[in-house]
Amino acid sequence: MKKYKVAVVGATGVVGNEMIKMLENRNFPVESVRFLASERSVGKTLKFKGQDIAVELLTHDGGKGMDVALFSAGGQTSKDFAPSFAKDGCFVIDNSSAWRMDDNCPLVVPEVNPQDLVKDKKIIANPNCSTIQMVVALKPLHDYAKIKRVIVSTYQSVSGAGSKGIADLEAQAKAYGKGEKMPEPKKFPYQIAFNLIPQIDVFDPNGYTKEEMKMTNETMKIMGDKNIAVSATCVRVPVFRAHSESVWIETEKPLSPEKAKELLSSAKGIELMDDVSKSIYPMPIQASDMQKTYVGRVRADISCKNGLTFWVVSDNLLKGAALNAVEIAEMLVAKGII
Ligand code: NAP
Ligand code: 3JN
Repeated sequence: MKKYKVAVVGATGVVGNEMIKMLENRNFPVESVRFLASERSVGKTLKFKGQDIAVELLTHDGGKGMDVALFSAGGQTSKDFAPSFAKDGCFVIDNSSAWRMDDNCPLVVPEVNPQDLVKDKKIIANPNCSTIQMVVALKPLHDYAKIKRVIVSTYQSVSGAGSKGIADLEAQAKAYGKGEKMPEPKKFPYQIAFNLIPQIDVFDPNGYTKEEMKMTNETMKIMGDKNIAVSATCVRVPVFRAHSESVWIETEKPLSPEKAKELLSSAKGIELMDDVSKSIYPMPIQASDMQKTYVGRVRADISCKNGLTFWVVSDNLLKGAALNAVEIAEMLVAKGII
């Protein structure tokens, strides 16, 4: 089997660490790896399959001789460096928002739009974590009943905000447990422990946050349908890992909960966990460190015709980021693109 030269850019970060684990765990055919980060990390080593790999400084030459690079070092770094990697023939799978809405860059969730991966588009964008798990669930329902409208509220874990987000919840929960003074938040605008914050990222003039508008715009692009209207409310919750979403859809064709459950249970990447008689539904604790998108609480909306509502949970660092990126790389291999 052919093996590939793989770079991980932002390897020392929360998402980068999960990318390394996914490459190992899914046995991606790796010939060699390079781990790249900022000057802060030069001199550190990271393990890959038991071997110590030195972290190198990210430079414009980083893609030379490499087949594929997984980027998770923030939008500006992606804007600055992805074009040089692509110019040197290296496919870039970028986790930031830098290229997502660029018409020349495919925005891909392999269960939804693998057809968008083509040989001559070398910068491929990985969608936002909240969008990914939602579109995985929407796709089989849309194919059957055509979705017109989506109203979604998210319950996003602190790991979505990187190591500083995790540190805020940890420090605040510890202080509470010890009866100490609550430490000042370092990442979030308010205390997150024992609280909810209905703001992720900054506000746009229309009153939605940038995170919410990512869900609207990215969903239309991935699903290839400009007519799907999405209204999102994104909320940060005191959970370490896995994002949850309450999703409401209106379809053109009638869609019963029974049919929706049948479609969801046979869809790729989804596990239906829906038996309310036994209180079975997905939760972030169970979805953490897991690779599937879990769906439950599927029911008909009692307030309108052709309305259906359900609950979706997935690990934001895996399907929401690292796993989706590695699955894109696997799809490039399967299609003979790399
Ligand atoms: P993080 O834990 O703070 O890690 C950031 C990583 O980027 C570190 O490896 C850091 O290297 C590296 N980095 C930062 N500036 C750099 C530069 N100028 N040159 C080279 N490397 C640089 O953050 P994270 O949670 O892993 O998130 C990283 C990025 O992934 C985010 O900014 C976002 O764009 C994307 N992300 C996407 C999703 C999604 O929804 N798909 C979810 C979360 C994050 P050092 O250790 O050397 O500083
Ligand atoms: O907050 C979350 O749960 C997801 C955060 C994602 C994120 C964080 C910082 C920058 C992104 C993203 O992937 O959209 C970005 C970005 O690249 O814009």
